[in-house]
Amino acid sequence: MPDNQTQKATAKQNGQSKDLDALIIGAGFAGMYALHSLREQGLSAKVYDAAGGVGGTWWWNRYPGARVDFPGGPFYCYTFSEELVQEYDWTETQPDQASVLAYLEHVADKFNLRPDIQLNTRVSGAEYDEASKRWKIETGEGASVSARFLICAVGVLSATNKPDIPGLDIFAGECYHTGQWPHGQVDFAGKRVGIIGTGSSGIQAIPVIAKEAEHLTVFQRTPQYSIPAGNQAIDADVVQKARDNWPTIRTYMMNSSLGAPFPGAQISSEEHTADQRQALYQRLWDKGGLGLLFESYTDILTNKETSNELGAFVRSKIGEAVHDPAVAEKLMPDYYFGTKRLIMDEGYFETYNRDNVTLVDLRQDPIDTMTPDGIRAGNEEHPIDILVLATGYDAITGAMERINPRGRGGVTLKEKWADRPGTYLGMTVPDFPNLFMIHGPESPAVLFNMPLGAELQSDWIRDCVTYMDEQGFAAIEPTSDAVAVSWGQEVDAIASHTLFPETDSWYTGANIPGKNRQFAVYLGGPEFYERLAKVAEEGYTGFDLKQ
Ligand code: N01
Repeated sequence: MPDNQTQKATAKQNGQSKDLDALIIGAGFAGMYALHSLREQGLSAKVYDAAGGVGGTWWWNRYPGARVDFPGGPFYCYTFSEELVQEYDWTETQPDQASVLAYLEHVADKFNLRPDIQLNTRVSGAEYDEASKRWKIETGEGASVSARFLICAVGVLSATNKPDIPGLDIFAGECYHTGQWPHGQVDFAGKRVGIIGTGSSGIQAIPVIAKEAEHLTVFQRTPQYSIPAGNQAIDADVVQKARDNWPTIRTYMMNSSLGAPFPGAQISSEEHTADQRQALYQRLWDKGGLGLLFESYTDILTNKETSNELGAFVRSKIGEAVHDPAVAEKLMPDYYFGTKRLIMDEGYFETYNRDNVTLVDLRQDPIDTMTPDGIRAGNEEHPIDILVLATGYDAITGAMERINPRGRGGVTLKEKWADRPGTYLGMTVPDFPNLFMIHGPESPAVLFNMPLGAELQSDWIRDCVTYMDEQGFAAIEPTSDAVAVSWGQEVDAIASHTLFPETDSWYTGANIPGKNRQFAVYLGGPEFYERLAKVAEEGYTGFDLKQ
């Protein structure tokens, strides 16, 4: 976190109001590219970010073990600049947090983005002024700026979820959330560590912390499917081939279901015998990475039997990895395979064979309270010096709702989204003219390559702004029909053919007490981008444009 002096200096420096074409919130992959894209178009744009550096999620998530969980290297990064692809060397297929952050810092320098990125600046509010057709954006430091367009690149997974655990405030030890990890070294040596949460963050952190700490107690609410990450040194031949054929590879990724450089599953499970299916699961398990879910069968996420069969395969692997059958039993997931974000690990289940690791099953022994010295769960005391909250995020909508912009007539986004976070194309909301979200609710977001998706959405916004300027329009917003009837129904219809809505997950909002349940991700993959192109070609159908 920035210290008081830094905050005051930033506030002083930015004391006067400024007028911009676009104010972008967030200096992660999406916001940095949006800045580049708009500036290239000759627009004046600035980025505000609460962090002390560029990088977004990769600036905040410094917890031990944090890594990319997507086919990485030259594929989980910007694709727009061939020069960047040719010059930047990645070393691992699943780069660690420091490598991704170093890359984003390199990009910020290469494209001279830093002069237009204002750090240590948290947007505290934004209000649309109907008369001037501009947004007034306010910061926590007391400054304000006016912009024609408000572009929210705030992240799908950035509003941290700190659960309401009784007695958390009386715990006397150190306490860290994985999504707001301190910048200095957290020293686990000789310490008794407790970790709550076994999602991607917890499962990446647990094997690393277990090696350093005197003792690690894992508090698990829902057992999870996790598969070997298969991280390895980048194959120089693969990189060279990608570099030699970059425009083709890029087009291929744009048209693949995940935005990835592989085709995805081609056949249904019914086309194989049970033995052939087991052999394929084994081959993809050995290979590691997302292939088990996305390169096996087309019906894993739609057919309960196939999903359960693959789930049973992974449970058998958990049984093989964990020596104590009672511990293994507690680690067995029971939801449809793949309907929570699939986790990739490096030796997670094997970690429970260590003498210094204890698993507490919160379904059996819920947390009673924190005490000054630890956690009491199921009437048992677990002494702890350091508590790690790997408890995730108020995902998809949380970061937008924390800013809670006011649109036409003073309506707030929270009011607008009281029943459902309705959007048109995952990017726009009625009564919020000239506000665009990148990776917003009902966009493909995390179920498509996020850096690539951010580029494509930013380019669409840039082209929309250019169109408005050419045609003399000052304001754009979606019609209510386009949101509720056209887009909302389509998002729901696609999701209803899958098993995703059946599982409690952050995709559905079920991880946050009181949050409305809705599967808020568009599952059509590359069709999303075809749709964006079509809407633009047809003169922005579904939108009201005003002079
Ligand atoms: O968060 P999560 P995450 N008491 O919500 C538990 C991305 N990511 O930070 O399942 C006890 O998945 C909760 O339990 P349950 C990735 O998309 C990417 O781990 O709700 N437990 C769960 O076990 C990922 O999916 C990378 O029952 C409580 C855990 O906390 C997403 O971020 C790395 C609780 C939260 O898991 C989020 O992952 C890391 C409570 N009150 C993350 N509240 C990459 O590699 C919550 N939990 C790129």
